[in-house]
Amino acid sequence: MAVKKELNIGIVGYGFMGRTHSNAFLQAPRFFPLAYRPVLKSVCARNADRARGFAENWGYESIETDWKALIDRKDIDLIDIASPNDTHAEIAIAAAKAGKMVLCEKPLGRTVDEARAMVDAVGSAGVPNLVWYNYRRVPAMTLLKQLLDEGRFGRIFHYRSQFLQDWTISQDLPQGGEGLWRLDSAIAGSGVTGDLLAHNIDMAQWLNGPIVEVTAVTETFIKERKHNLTGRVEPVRIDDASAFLCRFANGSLAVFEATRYARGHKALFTVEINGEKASASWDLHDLHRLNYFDHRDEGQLRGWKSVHVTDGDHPYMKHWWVPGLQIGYEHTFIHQAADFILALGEGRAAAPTFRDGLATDRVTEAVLKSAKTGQWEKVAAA
Ligand code: SOE
Repeated sequence: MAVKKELNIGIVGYGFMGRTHSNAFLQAPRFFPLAYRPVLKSVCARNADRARGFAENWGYESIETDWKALIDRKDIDLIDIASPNDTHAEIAIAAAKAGKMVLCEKPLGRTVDEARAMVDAVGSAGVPNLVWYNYRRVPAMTLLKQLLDEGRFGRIFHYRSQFLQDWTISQDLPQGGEGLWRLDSAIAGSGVTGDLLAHNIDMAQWLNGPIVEVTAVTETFIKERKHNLTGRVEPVRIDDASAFLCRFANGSLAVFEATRYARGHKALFTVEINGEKASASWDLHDLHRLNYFDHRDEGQLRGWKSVHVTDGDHPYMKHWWVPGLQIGYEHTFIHQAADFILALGEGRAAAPTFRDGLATDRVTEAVLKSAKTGQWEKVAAA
C-alpha cells in the first residue's frame, strides 16, 4: 500500500466539539480511502493539565497553552478551531496568514463583520477552509440533496425547519464559563439564532438555495442569571427562542423555529420540504430515516415512504457496516473530515466553506435585526 501523506493537525479547544473533531480525524482514514493520514500533532487549551489529559486520551503528540504558539509551529498544516465563538475570527485570521488550512466550528463568526474578515483572510492566503456544519453529512440529508438536485420535487413551495431543546429552562442555571458560554452573548454572539438556527439555515440554503428576506421574533424568557465568571447576577443578552418567516430566491416560503425552552425536546432538528411533485421530511432523533412522498406514484398506493437510509447505495453507507445497520451523530463529523480530506487530495474545495458560513451568518444577522426592528429585513447579497 502506498504511504499516505501526513496531514498534521493542531486543534484549539477540548470541549464537546474538540471530542467530535478528534474522533472524526481518527476514524475518517480507517473507513474512507483518503490520500492523507491525519496526524494529531497538538491540542491547545489554556489549562495545561487538562490539555495533557485530552492529548493522552485522543493520542495528540503534544500540547500548547497559547494558540499563537500553535500557529507558529512549522510541523502543523491545519488549524482546527473547536473553541468558543469569540475565538473563531482571531484564530482563523492568524492561522490563514500563517498559511495554515483552517477548519472552524459553527457559527463562523459572531457577526457578519467577523465572518467576512475570516473569508477575506482564507481567500487572500489561498488556504483550504471548512465550517463544521455536520448535519449536511447525515446520509439521509445528503440523499435528500441528491433527490432535489435531480429535480424530483419540481417547483418548491414550502420549507420548514425547527431545532428544539429544553436544557436552559431552569432559572438557576448560570451563564458564562465552561459549558455555559452559549448563554453569554459576549462569547456566543447570540443565543439560539447563532447556535441552533445556524444549523437549520445552513441546511436550508444548501438544499433550497439562498434566503432573500426574513421577518423574525425572538424572546429572552429568563432575563437575569448568575454569571459564572463574575459571580454576580447579570442581565441575559442572548435570545432563548427565535422564529422567523422567510422567502427563498426560488420563490418558496419557509418557517423556522429554534428554542431551548421546548420541554421534552433534547435536540429535535426537523426539516420538511414540499414541492409540486414530491415532499420529504426528516428529523434528527430518527436520523437514518428519510420520509418521502412522490405524487407520481400509482394513485391507490400513493403514500409516505419511510426510507431506511442504510443501504450500500445510500450516501456514505458503503464505507460502514453491512446494509441495514445504522450509524449516528459522530459519523456526521467523520464524513465531514473525510470529505474535506478527499477534496484536498483532489485539489478542490469541500463545502461548507467559510464563504458558505458567511452566507449563514448573513441570514442570522438579518433575523436578529428583524426581531429588533419588527420589519422584514433583506439578507445582504454575498
Ligand atoms: C447546543 O446545545 C448544541 O450543542 C449546539 O451548539 C450544536 O451545534 C448542536 O449540534 C447541538 O446542540
